Amino acid sequence: EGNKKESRGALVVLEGLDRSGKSSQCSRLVSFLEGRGISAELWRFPDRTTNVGQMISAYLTNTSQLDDHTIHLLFSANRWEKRSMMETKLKSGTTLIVDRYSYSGVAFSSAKGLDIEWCKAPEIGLLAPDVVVYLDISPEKAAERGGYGGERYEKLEFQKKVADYYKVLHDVSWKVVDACLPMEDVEKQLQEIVLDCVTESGKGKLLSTLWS
Ligand code: 2DT
Ligand code: MG
Repeated sequence: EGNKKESRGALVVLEGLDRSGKSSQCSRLVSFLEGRGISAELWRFPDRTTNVGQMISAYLTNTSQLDDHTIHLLFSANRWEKRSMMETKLKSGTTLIVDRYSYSGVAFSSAKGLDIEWCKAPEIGLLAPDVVVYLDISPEKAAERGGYGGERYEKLEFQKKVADYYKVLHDVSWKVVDACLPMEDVEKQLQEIVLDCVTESGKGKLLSTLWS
């Protein structure tokens, strides 16, 4: 397009425990952005639609058993197989709202006892989010919300360990939102954070890679 450089989209990641409200807030955010004329897509990890994703899904539903290291690498591979599409979309100006990313990968596997640095290693070189929003809820409150399905990690004791590892991963790119506020308030806070982020990314802020 002539010499005017298209502005890129923002890479926004939502993280949090199961039942923290990530999935509903992600879809609301996409509708909100689209309503403001901002091109946006909802992505989620694991992406269960790919071959790797189907192996992950079988593991999560207890249909298959896998060594902890093996499943960790599959989760990572599932992000790597989407990396180039992610970059293409962002560079074409589409903002991606991503439900879970590398932080889930590291928090959940570390909670099983794997070394945290080992867990981070396969994520090196993936695109770094412009912002990570952590929907903060205690494991006990999340469990009270009910609706844990029967999936492998959906147990209070395990979620407590995951919460501890999420805390270790917080860095300057993280914004913490209290997930126990009324849904509309959580939504408002998210909208502000994401609009700011989209504006910044559109001003020519370069994409970077993990872990930074
Ligand atoms: P959903 O309930 O959001 O579908 O997640 N998980 C997720 C990992 O252990 N490693 C990862 O890299 C990712 C992205 C979190 C399914 C479960 O998979 C866990 C919950
Ligand atoms: Mg779940």
